[in-house]
Amino acid sequence: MDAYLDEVERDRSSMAALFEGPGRAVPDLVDEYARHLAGEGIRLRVAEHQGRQAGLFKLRSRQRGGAYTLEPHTDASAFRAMPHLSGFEIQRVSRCYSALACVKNVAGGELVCWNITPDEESSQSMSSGPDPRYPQEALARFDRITIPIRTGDIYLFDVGKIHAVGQRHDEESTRLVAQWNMGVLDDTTILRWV
Ligand SMILES: O=C(O)CCC(=O)C(=O)O
Repeated sequence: MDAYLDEVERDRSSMAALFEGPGRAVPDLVDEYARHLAGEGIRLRVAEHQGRQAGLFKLRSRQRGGAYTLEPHTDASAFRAMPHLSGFEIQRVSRCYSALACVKNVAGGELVCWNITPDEESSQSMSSGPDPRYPQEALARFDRITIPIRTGDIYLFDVGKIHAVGQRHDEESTRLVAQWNMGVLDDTTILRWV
């Protein structure tokens, strides 16, 4: 965890520079969202551990080919199990969301969401391994939506639901997103972290 917090502090100014820009850049949109929530009596703040703050954003590029760029999975319990977050207040959030801003995507790479939030028991019966990936045949009976992801899109989804990144149709370039997580700590607090 110390290594993670040290890295966040070391990279804070270069990350801020990366997200600077004219007009409404991603941090401005997050600030707008925080102001909107404040109007509803909810505080959006960066998760903390012993006075040190979690990271704000990460950049993720995906290049992989195949039927899915990222296989069907959920993240809610995976977030909590991440060694760099053990003991963090993040462990106490009730629902987790991923928020993403698409920096670059040429063709394919949609977000696919299935209308199922597996509990531990159904997860074990539908998937295999400690880091579950869900096979197509286990998902066929659930409704799903496919959301096209274009450069410039901002999107947010419940990571407790099974989701995947669809096949990419442009092997020449990478699909790049800026990503952060949010979770409901209590009735008046939403945390964000990476
Ligand atoms: O890149 C996306 O659109 C979704 C990423 C995702 O599912 C994940 O990071 O777990």
